[in-house]
Amino acid sequence: MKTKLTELLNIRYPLLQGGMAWVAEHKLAAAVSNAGGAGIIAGGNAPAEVIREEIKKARALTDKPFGLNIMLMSPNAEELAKVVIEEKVAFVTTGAGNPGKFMEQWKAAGIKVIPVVPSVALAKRMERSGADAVIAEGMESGGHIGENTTMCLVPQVADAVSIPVIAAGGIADGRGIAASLMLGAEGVQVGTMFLAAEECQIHANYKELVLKAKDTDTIVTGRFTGHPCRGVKTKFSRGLVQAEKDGISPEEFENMTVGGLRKAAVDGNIEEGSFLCGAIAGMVNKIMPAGEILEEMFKQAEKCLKGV
Ligand code: TUI
Repeated sequence: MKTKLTELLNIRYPLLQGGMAWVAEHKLAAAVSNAGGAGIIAGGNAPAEVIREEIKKARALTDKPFGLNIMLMSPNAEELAKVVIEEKVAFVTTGAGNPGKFMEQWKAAGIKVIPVVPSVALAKRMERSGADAVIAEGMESGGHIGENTTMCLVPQVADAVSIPVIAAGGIADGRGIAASLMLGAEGVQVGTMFLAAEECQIHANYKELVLKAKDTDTIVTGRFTGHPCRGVKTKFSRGLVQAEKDGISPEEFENMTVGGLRKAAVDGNIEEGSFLCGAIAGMVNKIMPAGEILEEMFKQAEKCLKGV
């Protein structure tokens, strides 16, 4: 399937794997890239040297392009911005902020830049700063989210910019891909579906929670902090929302959630972990190799598009 995104990144399928902190490491990224998509290693809050090693390990597993996601709220974002250049990573995606201050150095180093945008305004700003594409991410996504939905955001961003738009949030099968293309996107970003990939190294408890989740089993915490975050409904995440209603302070919220991503992904700690995932988790029903996930999604997408 050829689109402006496959041309931009020199990939077979117009699909980016989501840059999920504590989840998206070298094995998953390499598997997605080997299957013809664009794998991504998540920088998260990791130190630069850990991520440099992750990049090297991914290179040992694939000769295909892969990217690094930089979470701009991370205290390590600045260091990771340099690692991208030193290691000549093919492309960078950014989240949770405006990457404007890094843009010039990345562009000068020949790195493709693809920021996540939750609004038309930021998409236009990113285009003016030299972004190669933008990811229009709806609030169906897992993790830190904006206010708009994929269905509303993607066509508005596609109308507002000339660079390729990648749809994210709520896409887990070929119908979602076909719909995204209809909305004006040149590709998709998929996160939640890859939580169930064989190559995804998260704790078995995390996979089980996602596999068991139904349509109503995700919840958004932390709205009052300005950084809303979607994940699996558990006793812990329900408790957080109740505590928010009861008027806890942002500091108390921070104390309750600190380290939650590691507790979920590494320890499988149901009592205290933040098991981030998208609202489409109800459609994730079996563990499969990443390559099969991609093949199945695009086979279905092509069938859908032929029927239009
Ligand atoms: O960043 C994500 N998803 C994430 S980051 C993360 S770690 C975290 N944990 C707890 C609280 C907050 C973060 C877990 N999941 N997705 C991309 C994304 N970017 N979603 C929304 C945004 C965004 C929001 C505002 C991007 C830009 C933006 O710009 C504001 C500005 O500065 O103009």
